[in-house]
Amino acid sequence: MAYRWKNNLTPADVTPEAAYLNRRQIIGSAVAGLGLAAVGGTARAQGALEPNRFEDITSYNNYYEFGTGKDDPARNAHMLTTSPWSAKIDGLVDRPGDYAFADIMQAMTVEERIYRFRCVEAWSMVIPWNGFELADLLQMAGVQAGAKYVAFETALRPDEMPGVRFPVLDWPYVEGLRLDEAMHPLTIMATGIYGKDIPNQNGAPLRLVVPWKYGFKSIKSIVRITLTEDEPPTSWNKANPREYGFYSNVNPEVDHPRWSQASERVVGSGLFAKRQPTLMFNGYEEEVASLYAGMDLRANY
Ligand SMILES: Nc1nc2c(c(=O)[nH]1)N[C@H]1C(S)=C(S)[C@@H](COP(=O)(O)O)O[C@H]1N2
Ligand SMILES: [Mo]
Repeated sequence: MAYRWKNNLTPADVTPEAAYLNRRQIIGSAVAGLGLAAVGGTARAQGALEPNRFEDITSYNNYYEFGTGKDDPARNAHMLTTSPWSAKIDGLVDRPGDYAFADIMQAMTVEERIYRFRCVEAWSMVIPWNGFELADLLQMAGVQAGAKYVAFETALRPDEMPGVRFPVLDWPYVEGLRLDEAMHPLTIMATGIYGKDIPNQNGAPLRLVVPWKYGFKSIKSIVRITLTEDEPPTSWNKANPREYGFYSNVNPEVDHPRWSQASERVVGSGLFAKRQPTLMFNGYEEEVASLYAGMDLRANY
């Protein structure tokens, strides 16, 4: 890869929350400028991204371990103990083991990424994440030649997660990516929002973000990452395979069986705001379309 993709906006472009940004967490603006030049079209052609307010991002959530209401996670997720935390990295890696969150943070370079976020339920936000590339973490563990997929697992703590006594999903929440998707420079592990530690309701302390896929792929509060040869099971696919596939790439041309995916409601834009058109691969087509060259995106939904 000739360049590492950086967000198309600099911290100075972010709304007033930028005042709180921890400058040390942000990659130098010279590098951000390079990313702007290198990434070219897609994002800029569609105009600057206007991030949602911190209050929207942290009060309107999906995190079913804390309840299925949009405001349940903000009310209940404080019960989750996020420190100390460790994530097991195992399977087809050279250095399997329990990686302490603190050690991971020592080793990784945290930067800001302002990404579109599109839920399969047809609402969207723009979120200024802080995080590091998943590829860097996987390389730290040493990906072996036979690995083709990456499986992820969320913590399962009935004492701290009031939602898991309901069999809404087959707990723990699990997700997966193809290895090339996991290694793509747009794929990050988020550890912050607006320069603050990521709130529990958003998946503290370590959560996946894959901006060209529907939000449910972005699994929260990860305790295990396993490199596998076979496609791993994923929670929503297990719950309803006809409605939720393994790929779940944002695609305005492939509708959900029960609703259209052609447009989306922008959270925080007001009760009477117009819906906006949903973009192919959520606006990241230029960066990721080649991953799916020759694939039937209707069959591989
Ligand atoms: N463990 C876990 N991860 C999860 C979910 C969940 O219920 N449990 N919900 C998913 C869905 S459907 C969405 S849209 C996003 C929501 O992320 P946000 O609350 O940070 O906006 O988290 C995803 N990750
Ligand atoms: Mo979602």
